[in-house]
Amino acid sequence: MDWKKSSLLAANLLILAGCGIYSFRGNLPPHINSIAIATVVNQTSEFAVTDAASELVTDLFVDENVLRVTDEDRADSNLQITISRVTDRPATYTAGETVEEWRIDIVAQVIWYDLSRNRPLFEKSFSGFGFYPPGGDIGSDNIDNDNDGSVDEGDEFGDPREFALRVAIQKISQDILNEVVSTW
Ligand SMILES: [Ca+2]
Ligand SMILES: [Ca+2]
Repeated sequence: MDWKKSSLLAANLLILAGCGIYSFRGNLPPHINSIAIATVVNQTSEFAVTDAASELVTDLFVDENVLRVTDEDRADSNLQITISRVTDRPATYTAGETVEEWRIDIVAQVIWYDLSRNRPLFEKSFSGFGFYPPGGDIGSDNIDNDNDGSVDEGDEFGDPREFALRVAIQKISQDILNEVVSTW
């Protein structure tokens, strides 16, 4: 390929990439290009939720690449996540009145903050839930543990409650991302 052809190709690729970024960004405020995920604040006694929230929210924002994920010194905005509630309650009982399925609910207060103009872009409460059996193998418990419409497929495994907790946080992460994209 000669020089002219390859630079033409590069230009086309740039245009394509440009369109992709444009449509992805939707109505995001134009002066916001990056986001930092601030240290997750946990007001509950559920220790596992801090790391899970930080990991899953960061992964989703990096994967979706709507805004550049960076550290707080260099970011235009940050996401301040406070886990305010984690509760477990029985969801279904067997005929013998023992708990067949538990439900875990997680509530998070989230502020998306504009660091360049020092004001919140949104301040909202998000919630997610998951179901888990009292014990046993979630890969064969007849419960759709990750709420994806298929029961007991290959990606339902591990500690039942921890899995349900991550499912709940994944839902919250997705809702936060959707809210960021639709803001303004
Ligand atoms: Ca499933
Ligand atoms: Ca299952």
